Amino acid sequence: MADDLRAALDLLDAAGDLETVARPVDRAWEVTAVLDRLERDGRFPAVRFDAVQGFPGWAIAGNLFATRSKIAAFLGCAPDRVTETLAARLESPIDPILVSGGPAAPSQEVVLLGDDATLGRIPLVTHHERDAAPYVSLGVTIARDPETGRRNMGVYRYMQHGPRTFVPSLTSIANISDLFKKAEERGVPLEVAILPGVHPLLALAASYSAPTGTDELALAGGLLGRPVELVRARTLDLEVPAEAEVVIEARIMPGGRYPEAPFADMSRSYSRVKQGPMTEVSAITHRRNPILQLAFSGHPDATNMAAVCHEVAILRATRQASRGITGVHVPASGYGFHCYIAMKKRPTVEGRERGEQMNVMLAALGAVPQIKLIIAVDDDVDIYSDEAVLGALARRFQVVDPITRDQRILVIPAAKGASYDPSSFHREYPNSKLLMDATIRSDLTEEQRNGFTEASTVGADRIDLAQYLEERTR
Ligand SMILES: Cc1cc2nc3c(=O)[nH]c(=O)nc-3n(C[C@H](O)[C@H](O)[C@H](O)COP(=O)(O)O)c2cc1C
Ligand SMILES: [Mn+2]
Repeated sequence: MADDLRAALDLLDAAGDLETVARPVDRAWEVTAVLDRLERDGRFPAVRFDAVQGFPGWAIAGNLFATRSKIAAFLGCAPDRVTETLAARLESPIDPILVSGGPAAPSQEVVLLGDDATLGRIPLVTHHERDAAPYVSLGVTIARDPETGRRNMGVYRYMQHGPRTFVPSLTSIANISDLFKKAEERGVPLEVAILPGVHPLLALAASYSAPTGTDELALAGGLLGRPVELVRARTLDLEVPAEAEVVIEARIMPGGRYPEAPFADMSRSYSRVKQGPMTEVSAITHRRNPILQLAFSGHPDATNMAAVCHEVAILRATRQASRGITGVHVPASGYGFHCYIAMKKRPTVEGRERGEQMNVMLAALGAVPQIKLIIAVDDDVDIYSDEAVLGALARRFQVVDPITRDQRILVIPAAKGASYDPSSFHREYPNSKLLMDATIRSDLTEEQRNGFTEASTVGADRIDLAQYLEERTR
């Protein structure tokens, strides 16, 4: 099977997890309105809009990351194995390969150059009511370090500024901001290939925050289990995936800064107006019937893309702190700010509490600055269920332990956090952290421990409801 976006959509379709919209939609409001309406009903299928008013031949796809089971389907693993599988495959990168000769690569079936390379040819979506403009929200971007020549790939948002210009948001945590700084110091533009429509595992590799110098295209190869095939870009000294749906070739210009945003970001609130460099489009290439992909910013679709990558970092850090980690989850309900950790605690030889859960939570905080609330639970709690974790808080947790008088929470008043958290007024510092230890103490008596047993009925497993309930009249 091809490693492209359409293959991923077919995979979801086969699993009954894709909805298609045949009626023409207005990209200015209707695409995200449909996704939002589904979300209000608690539904998160991937959606492909097959007709976009004013853009014959184009389709728009969203919600590909909206549930864990979709990410699991792309990886070919069980939903509760996503973090472990990602972590393992990111350890075995596979370098991309350059393919050439023969017919045009799919991503270059249509080539728009010069004045034809205008953003008016792409149905860029307006995501939320007060967004400043249409955006590329899933801006998977390939660039090269002007100093070392090493390739870099990340995901950034790009605000449409003019017919052939964008203003991107390049934050200090992203490698690309260092690359652009180096280019700017030399007085030259940074060439970028923007890919809003690639295989989801390629987008996940881009979202993953790898150390400087790592070629995230090789990480993408590791996730896919085979090398990503590349072809030369038309107007840049860069290679781009042969199977991309759309490639926007552009240059981020040194010098001036221009307003970017408001745009509803990961926190589903409008980010304040920032200043970004001008990005000038030099070519647009795409497949014959291209599919533009969006990241539904502020909703589980976008949150999960970042969250599963953060889980990998947290898994590694917490495993350094303890051998007992059984799982970590950054739930979409927490907008990427919350983390649940499940662990098997080991008492000391005297049967006492060891306190490892505190080391573990501190390690998680250190691994991902965006995290501000951590709840540690025992491994019998289903950390993929918000209700189960809140249930553990309700039934197993007291802020001050009633027997020992130990505090079971730790507040860290001022540390670095997310730059997009409305509760810290969209500033990364100061951001406060709360660690909650909802594990059951190791040194309880058998009787005290039994007090936590969750009551079950005798026969629920054996009950076939159809034999008990009247069928509802239709
Ligand atoms: C949907 C989505 C949108 C994102 N938008 C931005 C953005 O606008 N600016 C930014 O700096 N990082 C953004 N990120 C985070 C970066 O993609 C992430 O930090 C990545 O590791 C950056 O790669 P780099 O360090 O190689 O540049 C976004 C992530 C996701 C999943
Ligand atoms: Mn990088």
